[in-house]
Amino acid sequence: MTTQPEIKFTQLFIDGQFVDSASGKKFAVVNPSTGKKLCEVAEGDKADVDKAVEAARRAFKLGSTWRTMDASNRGRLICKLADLIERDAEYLAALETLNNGKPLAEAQFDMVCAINCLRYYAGWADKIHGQTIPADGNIFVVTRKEPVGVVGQIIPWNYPVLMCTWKFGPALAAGCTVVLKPAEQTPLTALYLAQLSVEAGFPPGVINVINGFGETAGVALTNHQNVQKIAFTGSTEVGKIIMETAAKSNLKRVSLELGGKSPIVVFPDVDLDTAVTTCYNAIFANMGQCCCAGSRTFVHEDIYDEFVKKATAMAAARKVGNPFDEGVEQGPQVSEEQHNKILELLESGKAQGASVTCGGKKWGSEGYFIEPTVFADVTDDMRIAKEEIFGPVQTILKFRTMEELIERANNTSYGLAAGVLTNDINTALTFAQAVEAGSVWVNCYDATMPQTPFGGFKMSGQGRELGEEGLHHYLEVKTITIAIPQKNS
Ligand code: TXE
Repeated sequence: MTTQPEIKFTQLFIDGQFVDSASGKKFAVVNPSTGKKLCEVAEGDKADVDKAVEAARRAFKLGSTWRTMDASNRGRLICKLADLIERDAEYLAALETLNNGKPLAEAQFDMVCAINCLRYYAGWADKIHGQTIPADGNIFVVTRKEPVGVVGQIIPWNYPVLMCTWKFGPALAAGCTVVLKPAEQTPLTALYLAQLSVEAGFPPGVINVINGFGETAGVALTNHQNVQKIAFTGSTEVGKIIMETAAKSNLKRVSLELGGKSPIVVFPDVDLDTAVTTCYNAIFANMGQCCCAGSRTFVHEDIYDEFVKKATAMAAARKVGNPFDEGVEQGPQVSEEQHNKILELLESGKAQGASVTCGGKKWGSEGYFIEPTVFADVTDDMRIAKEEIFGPVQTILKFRTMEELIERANNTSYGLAAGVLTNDINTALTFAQAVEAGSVWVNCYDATMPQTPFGGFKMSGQGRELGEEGLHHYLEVKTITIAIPQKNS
């Protein structure tokens, strides 16, 4: 097992090469388990984004290697990238754990999901096609699906490799070229993927990676006149800025995958232990740093007390520690900023009258660890029931009727996901149809797969990633209408 992965790449990746930033500036990358500096990476800003976009534009030029490549060969390149991630999965998972703090087993699982995502989209590359349309008149009409062009992709720190593949997969399958900005907290694995893209054989300029901050590199990408689309995953707050900046610059296409406050609902007819486990995984996975985390656990009043007892016992048994250690289930939060945000919300929960049945404070003396926490007696008006905590904090609310439940579940500006646990098909379908959420999981949770669309209603986003839907943002539809002497049916 690798516990001290070597950090091999720290520069920017532009036009198929690692280069320093134009300004020569660098910034520190921190190990969240210790709070100490891991290394410094090149800090890209507008000048570097301009260079990367120029490289991506060249790679996208008519007649370029990328534009003239058979779609099936694009698919093969994406597959090759997946194969290389698979080859180096152990190293990549260790690097992810080092930089992000997630337990090694979770990082290893992320690699499997990343590989699956790329293979799924590799298969699409030569299956993206238009239609012939029987329009009125003596005409012959075809539609073509064409790549939108140079795409800017801005991703967060919670699933660094996986988010790269959610972004690269559909963009490359569609035939776009990309400039990706990883989160400033977690650039290391994205840079390694950049190197793998060279080995896979992608032409220079098709994939570019610019480390940097949101306010500089992120804004430069979003504002760029020659970027045709921006794909963003992150906070709702920044999502709004992205849309505004995109609109004010060149009306570039935008897809957004933002925050959530997703309800997971437990009806009294279920096996209680199974339900407790499902709800536990729904919130505690990845230290609670999951956009679709089941962060409002609604439990029917008939089983509420028993549920809280069992949920508390499960959280109390959660093993926190060095994410490289065997059996550790919870590592640190990704950054001091996130850690402090969570502690502040924990205090607000206590002050507003929720009962802490487990945890409730910082864990250990170094790094950004938080105790697995359970709040009972949570009411809808509390901040912990309304705001995205993004931490290992389960909030358990009580409900009585379906009508009341639907009203409360939907009483949020978010709408990313929802879960319902029941053995009654009518109950499940009533809730599934009424809840305002992009994904509804029945008797499971976070069942996110490359084949199935994922994204949010309301302020949880715009558009969908994954599945066939995930390709649409990367494609323009061109209608070609040809006058002909006479048409025949
Ligand atoms: O997000 P930001 P932060 C939520 C979660 C978390 C909160 C804040 O609640 O506590 O957001 O996290 C780039 N123009 N999610 O501050 O700032 C930034 O550099 C262009 C949910 O880390 O949104 C990074 O690459 N880009 C979420 C990315 O945006 C900008 C995952 C995300 O950072 C920018 C992460 C700007 N003006 C946090 N400002 C999810 N949906 O999974 C920042 N960025």
